[in-house]
Amino acid sequence: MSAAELEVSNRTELEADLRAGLWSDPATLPPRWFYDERGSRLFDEITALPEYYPTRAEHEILARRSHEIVRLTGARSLHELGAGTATKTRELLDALTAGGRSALYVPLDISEEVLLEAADQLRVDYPGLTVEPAVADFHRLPTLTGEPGGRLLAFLGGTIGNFEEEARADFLRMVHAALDPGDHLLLGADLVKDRARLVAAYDDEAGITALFNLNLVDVITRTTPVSGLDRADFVHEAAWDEESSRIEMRLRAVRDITADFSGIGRTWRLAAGEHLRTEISRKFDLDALRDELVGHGFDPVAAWTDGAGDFSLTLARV
Ligand code: AVI
Repeated sequence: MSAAELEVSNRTELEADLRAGLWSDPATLPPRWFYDERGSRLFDEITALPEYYPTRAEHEILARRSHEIVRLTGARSLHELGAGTATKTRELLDALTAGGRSALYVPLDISEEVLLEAADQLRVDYPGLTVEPAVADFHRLPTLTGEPGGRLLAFLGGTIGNFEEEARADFLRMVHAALDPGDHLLLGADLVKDRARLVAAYDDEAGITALFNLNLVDVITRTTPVSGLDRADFVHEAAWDEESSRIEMRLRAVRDITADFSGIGRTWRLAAGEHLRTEISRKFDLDALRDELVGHGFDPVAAWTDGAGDFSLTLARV
């Protein structure tokens, strides 16, 4: 797709999401719009924040368990959804290629640029590894390459927590259908814990998560024609919803907002004090997650947490 075509398709997709989400109660937008170039950079900064434990905790598990994961699965290929720069994945790749074995790595991501750059570096660092990057978003899986029964499909980072209940069920159904008997899913999921720590992870002292959240307003104003929408009209908020076991990221209006979206021919109003929900981040109970996987036809093989019990990796067989 050319840059101009990409811009048009981006605009069309954002406008569809705005139409579907802004006039609902509460107003919502899917979190995928966070990740323009600046948003992706801010997210990288988030993963290194002292309050944001998930990335470090997951890395700890991978560093400790990757060889066991490869042994338990007998995997010869690794497919990774939302691979990004594939930093933590190197633990799995080290285990997969240990002793000079050849293996296949298929990183899937929406950002072609990040994918291709990471793939080039991996080919240099892992001479025995075949790297086949594929541009895909994790709502639409392509037909998977690699030998059926020897595939390990990883979905890391806790991104499963960013799906609404129904979308999570659709996702697990899709993944199960895409895999063959003997293939495995490796799923990273954040766990329920002390409320204060959860909120701090999404509302850090340095204000990086606030910048990440507010950047969404810039993404909107840059992608579709709109007047009356300004990031200065919002403040970042992270709230723990006990009942739904999730963090909600919100942009709360500090004044009455009247935004004219000429691209979609509609006016959006948000009164001072009301909010736009920009992300949910569901936190799981390990047993309930296990049951959910079983309910979708997976056979859980093992589950691990980091030493502090903050984050989990579950391995399940198809
Ligand atoms: C990508 N995802 C798993 C992150 C999370 O923790 O839900 C996104 C994020 N949003 C704010 N901080 C991190």
